[in-house]
Amino acid sequence: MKLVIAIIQDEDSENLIKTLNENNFKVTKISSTGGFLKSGNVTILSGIDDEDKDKFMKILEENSKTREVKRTIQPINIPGQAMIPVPISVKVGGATIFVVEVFDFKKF
Ligand code: 2BA
Repeated sequence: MKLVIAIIQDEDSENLIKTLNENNFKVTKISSTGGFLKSGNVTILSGIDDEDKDKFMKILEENSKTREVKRTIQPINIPGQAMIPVPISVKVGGATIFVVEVFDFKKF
């Protein structure tokens, strides 16, 4: 068994989770925040059988889009210098995925 931890964009979460559920994957959705952009994203946890990994990855790939996001970040405070916010543009996603081997799984 494997535990898939996938960080996806909020906009993709509804369709993705719906498709996973329709394919009999159980999912836990956690609201999370990206450390760099400090904006909301979604982390999903799913315990899957080893033989379902490829199917799961295909659904993730088909349902998570890469997007260009524009944000304004505050530069580092250098004493004596004006703090001018800097506009940046970064490509986010589709999905950041960790697959972890599960040593034990119990459900009471
Ligand atoms: P954030 O940390 O908010 O990062 C959003 C996007 O900003 C990243 O997209 C990447 O394109 C860019 N970025 C992140 N750190 C950067 C840096 N130090 N310098 C320049 N650009 C940077 P993604 O790579 O698609 O990541 C989307 C979200 O997935 C991340 O949101 C974070 O929540 C998570 N994530 C990505 N890699 C991770 C990792 N190795 N471990 C844990 N979480 C990760």
